[in-house]
Amino acid sequence: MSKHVDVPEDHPRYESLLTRHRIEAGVDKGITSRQGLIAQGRGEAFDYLLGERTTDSADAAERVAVAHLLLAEHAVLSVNGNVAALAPAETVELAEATGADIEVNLFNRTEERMQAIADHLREHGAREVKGLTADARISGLSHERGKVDADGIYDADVVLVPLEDGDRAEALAEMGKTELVVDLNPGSRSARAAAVPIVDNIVRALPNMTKHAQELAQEDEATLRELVEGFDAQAALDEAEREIRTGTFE
Ligand code: PTJ
Repeated sequence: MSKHVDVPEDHPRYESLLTRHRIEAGVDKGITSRQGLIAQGRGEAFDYLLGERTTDSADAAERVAVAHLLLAEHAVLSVNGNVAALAPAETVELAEATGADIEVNLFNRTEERMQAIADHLREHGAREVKGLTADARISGLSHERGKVDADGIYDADVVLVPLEDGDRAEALAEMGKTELVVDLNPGSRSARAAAVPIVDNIVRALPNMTKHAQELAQEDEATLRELVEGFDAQAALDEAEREIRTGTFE
């Protein structure tokens, strides 16, 4: 992560403090909602309990999620105001490595924020950003929260939804999508609705997934299917909870 602010590099929470500044800058730039600050705080608390590292079980889930993205007919990476502020280039890199589309999809949707996020992603290399057409709906959600693109999330068979609100995660799963969720809280409804819950910080998860994508791109379809079929979502959630309960904190 590049250094944008004056955070002492020997501070034990260096990465965490930089991440905080990225979210603040996102709010200043009109990308992140003010509620995004609260969501970040919740995430940080879980990350602290996990030891601010990618656990072995999260790494395994990230590999399986990438296998789903590579096997998909149409994969979409959903981007909200927190993801756009924290990992815009990393989102573009994962999309490139897996052939997935990128779609802005907001809980607190405003046209200004949609536009600002799409511009921000393009500044970080995105060639096409979906979400602005909003000509389809996720069933069961109120008007603004349910808007998606007909040729984006609506059409997708596999969707990566980082830091998602529980209602929307459940609604997408009910539409039959294979949902890959990045959420530091293993008890959240989003994580529990996921086909693949990834209990890791988005800033670590996305680059690690790109690394897996580069390796798995060499594998044949049968190997990818074997990975997907061998995954147990409940076991991954249980393992994350165990890591949180038994962790040692600095
Ligand atoms: O930009 P918008 O309008 O789409 O709004 C985005 C937020 C995140 C504000 C909205 O979706 C929201 O309110 O989400 P919640 O219900 O607060 O859920 C966010 C979840 O993400 C929580 O379970 C946090 O623990 C988790 N989380 C927060 N930061 C991170 C995270 N998970 C992974 N990496 C993080 N950096």
